[in-house]
Order: sequence, then C-alpha cells, then structure tokens
Amino acid sequence: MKVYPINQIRNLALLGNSGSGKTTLAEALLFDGGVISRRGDIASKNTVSDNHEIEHERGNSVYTSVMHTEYKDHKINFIDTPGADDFVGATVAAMNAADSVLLLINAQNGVEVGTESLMRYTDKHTKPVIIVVNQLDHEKAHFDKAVESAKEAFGHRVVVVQYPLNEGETFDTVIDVIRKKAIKFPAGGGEPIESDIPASETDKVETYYSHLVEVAAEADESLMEVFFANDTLTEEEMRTGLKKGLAERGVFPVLCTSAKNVQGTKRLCDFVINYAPSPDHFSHQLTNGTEVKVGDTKENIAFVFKTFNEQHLGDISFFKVISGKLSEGLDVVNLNTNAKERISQLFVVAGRNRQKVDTINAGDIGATVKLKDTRTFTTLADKSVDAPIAPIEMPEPKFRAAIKAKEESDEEKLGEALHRLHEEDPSLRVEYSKELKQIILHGQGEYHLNIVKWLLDNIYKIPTDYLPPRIPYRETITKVAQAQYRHKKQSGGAGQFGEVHMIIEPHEEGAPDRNTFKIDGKEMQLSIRGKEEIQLEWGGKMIYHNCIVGGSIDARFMPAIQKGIMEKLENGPLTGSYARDIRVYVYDGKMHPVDSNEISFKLAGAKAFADAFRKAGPKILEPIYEVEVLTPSDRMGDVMSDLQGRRAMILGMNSEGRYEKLKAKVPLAELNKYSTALSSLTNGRANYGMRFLEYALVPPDVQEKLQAAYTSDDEE
Ligand SMILES: Nc1nc2c(ncn2[C@@H]2O[C@H](COP(=O)(O)OP(=O)(O)OP(=O)(O)O)[C@@H](O)[C@H]2O)c(=O)[nH]1
Ligand SMILES: [Mg+2]
Repeated sequence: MKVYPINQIRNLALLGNSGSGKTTLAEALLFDGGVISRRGDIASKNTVSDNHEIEHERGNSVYTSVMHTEYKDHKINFIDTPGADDFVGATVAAMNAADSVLLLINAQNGVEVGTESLMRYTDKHTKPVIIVVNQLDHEKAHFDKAVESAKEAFGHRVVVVQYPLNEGETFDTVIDVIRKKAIKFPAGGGEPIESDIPASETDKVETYYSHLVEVAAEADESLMEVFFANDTLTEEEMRTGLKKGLAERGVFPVLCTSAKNVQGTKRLCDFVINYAPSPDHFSHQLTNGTEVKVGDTKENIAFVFKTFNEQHLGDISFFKVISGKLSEGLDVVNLNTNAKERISQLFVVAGRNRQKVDTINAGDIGATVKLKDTRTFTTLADKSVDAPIAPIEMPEPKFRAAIKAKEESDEEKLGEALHRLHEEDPSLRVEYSKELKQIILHGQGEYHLNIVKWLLDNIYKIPTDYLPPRIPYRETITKVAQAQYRHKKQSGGAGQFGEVHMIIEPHEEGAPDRNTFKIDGKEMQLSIRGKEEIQLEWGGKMIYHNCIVGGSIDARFMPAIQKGIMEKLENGPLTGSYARDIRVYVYDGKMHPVDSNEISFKLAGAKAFADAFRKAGPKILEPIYEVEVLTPSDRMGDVMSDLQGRRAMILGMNSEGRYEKLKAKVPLAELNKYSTALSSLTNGRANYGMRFLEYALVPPDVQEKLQAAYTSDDEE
C-alpha cells in the first residue's frame, strides 16, 4: 500500500444509535474502495466489521473494528463502533484515534437517545461531526423529520448539504446543495451520475443554500463581514467557511446514504476528503500537560487505543501514530510500563484482513502484534519522550455484579482472565472487595457483563456465576453511651486481666470537642489528655481521646485498646459492616500487677466499645447515588414511578427537546439491574448515569431486615 502524507489521511469514527447502520455503512465503504469485492450483510453474519462469534450470535456490534479504504488518492481510516450503550467504553476509546465523527441517524427514527448521548461525547472531546441520515431506501424513511429532530437536539448548526429527491423504496437520487446538482446513485454501488436539478427543486435548494451560506459565514469573522456587506458569500468563501465550521463544530453538515444499497457513500467520501480536517489539525496531550501536534516529525510517538486477543495470533495492538513514524524493527519504549518493545510487523487492517506494510506515518492508524507488555491506552515512543499520551477518560461504570468461579480451583485463573479482560476493555473494572468478600465487576450494563461471562465461558473456559453484589453498608451511632468491660481469665499459670471504661458519641465534622457528658442522668466530667484523629480507609473518622487520670491504665496499654476498637470498626456490631464517624473517650479502667497485658486490654477495649455501640442508638448507613436519567418524555411517568418504587428522592426535572432529564438520589441497594429495568420500561430509548453521592441512614424497616439477616458471630 502507498504511504500517504498526512494531509491525505482522514480518521473517522462511525457513531450512532444501535441499528442505525454503521456496520452496514462500513461494508459499503470497503466495497466502494475496492477493499472487498463482495459485500456481506448483518443477516448473513459475514460483514468485515462484525467478525466476532459473539457479534454473530447477538446480531450487533460489540467491539470496535478498525478499517480503511483508499479513495481518490486519500486513505480514509474508519472505526466502526457498537451503538449499544453497554459498549460505550469501546466507542469512547475509538475517539482517541478518530479525528472526526460520522454520526449516523436512522431515517426511520430520527435522533434517538443513543444519538444524543454520543453527540455529547463528541462535544466533550471536541470532535467534528458529519451527520449521515442512513436507510433512506427504507419505506418508512422520513428525511425531513429526521433533520428536524437533529435541529431540535443539536441546534441550527445542523445544515443540510444533501437531501433525498425520492426517499423510500425507490431512493436513488440526492440533491447536492453545495453544487446545486442532482446526483443519482446506481443501486449496489458504481459511479454516481450527475445532472441538473429538476425545476421543481430550485426553491428548496435555494432555501437550504442560504442557510448553508449563513452558517458557513458564522464560522469565520472575516466571512461574517463579507456576508454582512454582500448579503451572501461566493461559492469559494462558503466552502472555506464550511470547512472551518466543520473542524470547529460550528457546522454539522447533513448527508444522505443508503448503506444497504451502497448509495450516497462515494459522495460521502468526497465530502470527507474535501471538508473533514486531516489529522495534523489536532494535538494530543501528554500526561504531563504538554501538547504534541499530530504530524510533528521530531520524535516517534504512537498511542495504542485498542488491544485485542485473537485466537492463533495473540495480542494485536491498534495504534495511531501521533508524531514521527513507526517502522519495522524500530525499538521503542512503552512509556506507561517502561517495557522495551520492538516493532516486529506492521499492518494496515480492515476487520480481520491485514495487509503488511513497512512504515506507518504520523496521523495514520495501524496495528502490530507480539508486543510483550502493551495494553489498551499505553504509549509507544522513543525513550527521549517525557510522558505518555493522556487517554480519554472512560465513562463511569453504572452496573455492578459479583462474580464467582463455579469451581474453587478456578479462582486464580478467573483473576488472571479478568485482568486481561480489563486490559482489553478499560471500561470494565474489577474490584476485589475485602469488605464485601466478593469480586465485583463494574461495567456499563447487564449486556456488557453478559459478554464478559460469555468470554469467560467460551474463550477462557472458566465456568462462572453472577451473584447479587453486596452493598457496602456502614454503621454509626446517633447518641452518647457509656460502657465498661472487664476481661479476666485464670488458666493455670499466668492469667489475663484488663478493664476499660469508655464513652462514645457521634462524630460530626466541625462539631466542637467537649468534656462534659450526661450518662443516665449523672453528669461526668472528663479531662482530655490526648486526642488522635483517625481517617478511616473506608471513609469517615474515628476520634480517639485518652482521658485516663491517675494511672488507672498504663500508657503502654492505650494502643492495644485502640486496636480493639479498630477491629470493631472494621466489623460493625450490627451487620459486620464498617463503622464510622464516632468519638471515643477512654476515661477509666483497672490493671492487675501481674496478669495485665496487651491482649487483655485489646479484648476489653473491643468489648466495651461493642457494648457502648449497641446502646448508642446504632444505625445502618447505605450508599446513595446521584442518578441522572434521560428518558423520552412519553415514558417520563413510568420512569418516575419506577424510581419512586426504588426509594428515590427526585431532585429535579428538565426538558431537553423530546426528552426529560431527571435527577434523583437513589440508594445503591435499589439500583441492582437498573439499566435492564430502565431499558424495558422505555424500549431501550432511555439512558442514565450514576455516581456516588453520600452515605445516609437506612429507613427503620430496612435496618430491621438487614440486622435480622446478619447472624452475629461476635463472640471471640
Ligand atoms: N433498509 C436499510 N436497512 C439498513 C441500512 N443500513 C443498515 N440496515 C439494516 O439495519 C440493521 C442494523 O444495521 P447495522 O449495520 O448492524 O447497524 P449498526 O449501526 O452497526 O448497529 P449496532 O452494531 O448495534 O450499533 C440491519 O438489519 C441492516 O441490514 C440501510 O441503509 N437501509
Ligand atoms: Mg454495528
């Protein structure tokens, strides 16, 4: 393959709601460019992009696929992404490599919830967007409605540069607004045929053209001045404005395709090479904050945005060359792991098809194999480069489940497999929770985690089960209490003796210290000798006050008492959860001249604390998440009442076009499988995100249930 200079390369990500036709469009683009001579389709399970067994089984994309085509002396790299929200991690990862986005809209449905949430990602990562209205051959295609929904969602920057003359089953012609021509696309591909626009279309074209000119002028101040002076722009000026506007997200041009019939795709490629920015338009940031302009020639830097384990081949790493170039035999360093790597073979890829090349230049995308220690989101570079490329942040996980190997003997293997899966897919997080005594997988949805299970079953051959994840409850107290405990044991020779008296009270940040307490109607005055503030690993604090007077307990035993209390905090008296936010005052006790030792005081401290805790109005706290749901307005009622059934507290509502945005505080315990429930309530048209907010007291009935379920193994 020819080596293309950077200005003849375009990197695109295909984004869009599931079912909009990205994979089918990718197939059409490959066919157009002669990369494949026969087109596959989704139903026949033979597309280049959806080549994984699991994608055949499910009938949609699960992984991103990297492909390329050559068109009019340009190399267009494109990454097909899965539209299902469960795999948004892969989609976001692809944005590390793509310079522009083709955002597909299904002409039958217009903008869908997935379209909107993906658009938000393009905004966050400032990617230029070309809107492609696909499936125009469909009998239910409705271009005008689709464009209207796009304008409603994304504003007046949405600009029609093509519209269909005859949408629906007979679709084959678009009107090109830029050139004011009719373009006919033979079904099944082939060269477009250009002709004059029919007289009936002149008015409509002019209307679209003026909007185009207006938005193009807005893209540039000097063009705006020309526009004000002349009331229009020349074609050349309009093109300049359109190009600039696209690059800077001032314009979202709308184009037309039928991916299924390979119609509109060649003109789409023309548009991409004429208007979409080349890679050198962009920079990437290193983790030390330095910007590297793509196409800089000084140092060799490549960013690995995807790794994938392919049977019989091993790990294949997909990268974008940020600066310099990668050539066979080049020695580089993985800047994230410091591992030395040698580039052995280089490929350009189209799904599973690989073509060997000697060099991949800055701005281009390629793949290599047999790296030793390189995973997704790492940087391969000359060792003189200071820091790795900062990857785009992964979306917050919103679905959790506990996983367990069916056979205990598989546990170690499971750990290794999960580690590998996380390395391939950083949107999957694996947490070994000492607290919950479970392995918790955090992902984007049930579908996401089901794929993980499928891979464990079929590829790693580790049978596993999902279990409901435990909830990280906390325990605390609500009032002052006093307790004392004497630990005494006489067994043969040396005995054990330790007695501890303490007061405990709730700790509130900022509340003043005090030394007077009323216990059972009796006032007690303590003299505080020492205070230690302990930041607990699991959140919250324990404040330890030493109030011993007259040497009733030796200073050398104080740490042991604290240790005993800490053990109780780690294993709260109510449900065995971590306890937090408690002030402890140890004020009295007794020693025995011979039998007192550390272990005795540790036990006495623990017992006295557990006792006081039970008397101090103990309460269970649960984690509360802030949940933000974006739902079609017509499902708002259902979504709301479902949330109320989950003990949610609604914080606010906002209309966003045809959607309502709902914010609520919801206990994590009620969010188990929420993504699945929400999806069935709204036919997959809603979408949500969640993040940890705070710990709050559980209602009394829930506390009772939790306590009953916990059989205390408190006896030491
Ligand atoms: N009529 C018609 N059907 C299409 C067109 N493009 C795709 N389809 C059909 O729409 C369905 C979904 O197409 P895909 O290409 O899998 O859509 P996708 O966007 O890749 O979907 P995900 O992988 O789930 O994100 C398939 O049945 C396709 O055959 C089109 O232009 N016209
Ligand atoms: Mg797909």
